[in-house]
Amino acid sequence: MHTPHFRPLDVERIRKDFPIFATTPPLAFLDNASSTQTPRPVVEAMDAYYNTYRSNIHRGIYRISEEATAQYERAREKVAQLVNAPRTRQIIFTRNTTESINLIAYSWGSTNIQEGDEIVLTVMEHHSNLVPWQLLAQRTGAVLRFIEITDEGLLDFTHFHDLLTEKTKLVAIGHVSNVLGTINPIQSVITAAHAVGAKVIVDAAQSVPHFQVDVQQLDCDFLAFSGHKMCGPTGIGVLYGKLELLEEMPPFLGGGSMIRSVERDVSSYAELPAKFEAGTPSIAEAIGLGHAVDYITQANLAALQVHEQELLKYAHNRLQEIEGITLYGPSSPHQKAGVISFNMEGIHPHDVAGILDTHSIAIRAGHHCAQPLMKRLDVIATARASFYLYNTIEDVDRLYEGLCRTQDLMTRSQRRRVG
Ligand code: C6P
Repeated sequence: MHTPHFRPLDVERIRKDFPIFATTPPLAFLDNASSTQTPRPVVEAMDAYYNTYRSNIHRGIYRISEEATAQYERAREKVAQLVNAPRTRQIIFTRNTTESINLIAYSWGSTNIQEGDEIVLTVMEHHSNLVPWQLLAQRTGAVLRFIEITDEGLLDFTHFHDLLTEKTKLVAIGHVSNVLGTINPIQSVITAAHAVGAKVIVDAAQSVPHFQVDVQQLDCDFLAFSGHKMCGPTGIGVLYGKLELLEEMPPFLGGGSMIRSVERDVSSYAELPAKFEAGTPSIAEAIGLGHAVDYITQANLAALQVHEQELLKYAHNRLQEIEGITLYGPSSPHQKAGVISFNMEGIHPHDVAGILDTHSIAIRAGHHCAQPLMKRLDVIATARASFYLYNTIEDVDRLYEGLCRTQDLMTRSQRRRVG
C-alpha cells in the first residue's frame, strides 16, 4: 500500500499558536465540530487589515482599497487551491455553510425544480442541509426522499438505487456526519446520481477542515463549507459550483457589487463570483480564512487526518471501558472522522457536559441540529466530543477521567435521592 510522506503534526508547537490553551489547567477543547479555535496568524492577518489597510473592496481608487481587494481575492485563490477548483471564480464567499446551501436552494432551485421532482437526502443531514430543501419543496411541490442508515450509522444502500429515478433532480448529502462522524462514500453517490441526470450538492462542513477534498476528483456539482470550523473566523463560508451551473443561475441576493448596469426597472448582472456576492462582504473574515487555509495546509492535512484518527481510536477504546456507555456511529474508526457521540446510562447529556465543564473540558450536548437522526437513533440528545489538530491524548484521558467522575457523582446523588 502506498503511504503518503509527511511530517507528523508537531502538536506541542501548534498549541503555542493558540493563546486560549495558555491557561492552567489548560482547556480541553473537544467541541471542534461546532467551531474550532483561532491560531495567532489568523488573528494577526485580520488585525493587519483593520490596523493598516481597512477599506472597502472592488471600488476604491486608492492604495489601501487596492490592497484590501488584492488580499480578499488572494484568499479566494487559496480556497480554490485547497479544494482544487478549476477556476478561482467558482469560489463564492458566503457567511457559512448554511448560507451556501440556501443560495443553491433559492437560485438553482428556483429554475431547476418543479412540482413532482424529487430531492434525495439522508436521514443524517444537519438541519442546514435539510430545512432549505423542505422550504424549496414547499415552494415548488417537489418531494423529499431519504436514504436510511444502518444501526451502525452507515448509509443503507439497500434501497438507495430504488430512490434514484428520472424524477431525481438533486442529491444533497453530507460528506461527514456531525453526530456519527461517518464518512459517507460520496464518490459512489455522485456517480449514481449523475447516471440518472441528477445534480449533487455536498455539505462539506465536517470534511474540508479535516482531510483533502478535491472537487474535480469527486465531480460534485456544488460543495459548501464554513471558515469557522477550520481555524478561520466566524462569518465567512464558501460555496463551490461547476462553472456552467453557476453561470446559468440567477442571483440570490440583489444590491451593490453584483450588477453590471442598473436601469429603473431592470438590471444586468456582474460576472462570477461577484454575481453572488451582493453588498460589502466579510472582508477581514475572508482574509482570515485565507490565512487559516495556509495554517492547516502548512500543518499538512494528511498528517492532521492521521493525528485525528489516532485520537479517535484511543478515545473509542478508552470510552468503551466505561460501564453503561453507548457510542453511536460506525464501530470501526476507519469509517469515521474525529467525532464521537455517546450517552451514559441514566445521565442526561446536558449534565455530562455541565459537569465536564467544571473540569475545563468542553464538549457539546444536545440534538446537534440533526433531529431526524436523533429520532432514528431513538434518543433525544447525545454528548459529543470532536477533535482537531491541537488536541492531545491527554485531552482524551481528561475526558475519560471526567466521565468517570461524572458517573460517580450522578450515581451518588441518585442514591441519596432514593435513600
Ligand atoms: N454543525 C455542530 O456543532 P454553519 O452553522 O452554517 O457554519 O454550519 C452548519 C452545518 C452544516 N452542516 C454540517 C454537517 C454541520 O456540522 C454544520 C454545523 C455544528 O455540529 C453547529 S450545529
